[in-house]
Amino acid sequence: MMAWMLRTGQGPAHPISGTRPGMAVPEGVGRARGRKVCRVPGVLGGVAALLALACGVGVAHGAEGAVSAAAGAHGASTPGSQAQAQVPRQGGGGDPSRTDDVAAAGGSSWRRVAGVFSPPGSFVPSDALTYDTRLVPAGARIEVTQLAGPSATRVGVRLRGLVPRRAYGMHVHTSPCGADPVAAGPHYQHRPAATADPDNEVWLDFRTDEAGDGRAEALHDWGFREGGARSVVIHDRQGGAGERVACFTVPFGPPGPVE
Ligand SMILES: [Cu+2]
Repeated sequence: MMAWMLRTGQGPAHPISGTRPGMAVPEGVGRARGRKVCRVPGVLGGVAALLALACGVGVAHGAEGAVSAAAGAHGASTPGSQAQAQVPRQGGGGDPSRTDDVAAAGGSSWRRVAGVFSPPGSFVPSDALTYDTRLVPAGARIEVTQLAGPSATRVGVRLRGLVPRRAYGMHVHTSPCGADPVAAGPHYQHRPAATADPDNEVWLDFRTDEAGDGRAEALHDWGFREGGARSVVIHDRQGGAGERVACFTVPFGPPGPVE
């Protein structure tokens, strides 16, 4: 079983020599895998086009990209001529701040979803809901990317505008977000009703920097079941539990054609 999680910002433990200052990875993480955000192991080697696409967009958009994308200015800057399909679009939930980009090639797929947090019941509906504006202020931004290959899935998140120098927990959950934090359901599990840990679930704990920005990444050698993973939930503390302070609806999917 291969699974690893990369935290950036001011992660408190397990520094690895050779990484950028401030980067840290938890136990069991191979040194080579912790060096670079866009580094993907051999199990994804057959998806060079999508990898280039994903990494290219990661650079092009980066933390700033969530801002420009949320403002609707992402279309022209999105690369990906090698992809078979690429469909920049807004989410279907009536959220004007949300953007979805998807692409597929060679049995693999890539998607990026960005949104702006607001409380449930806001005048302008949002797919990014904050249940505790002290920890996730209205106007904070989130970007989630998924690269799904035949035998591996990488999920990355970037956040802006949170509380500086604070640890947050985050996981992929089974259901879309709702006004009630419990609407997102439990953690997505690769082996249902099995262990609740970063191998069997997608944990994206992160710590914000001095500007309140944070990011995390998780890689697994398994893929999501169709319709089985529908959101990311931010928690007030790291690990497998904690209060639900925010949620973003993301249509994670298995590798293959996206529509
Ligand atoms: Cu969770």
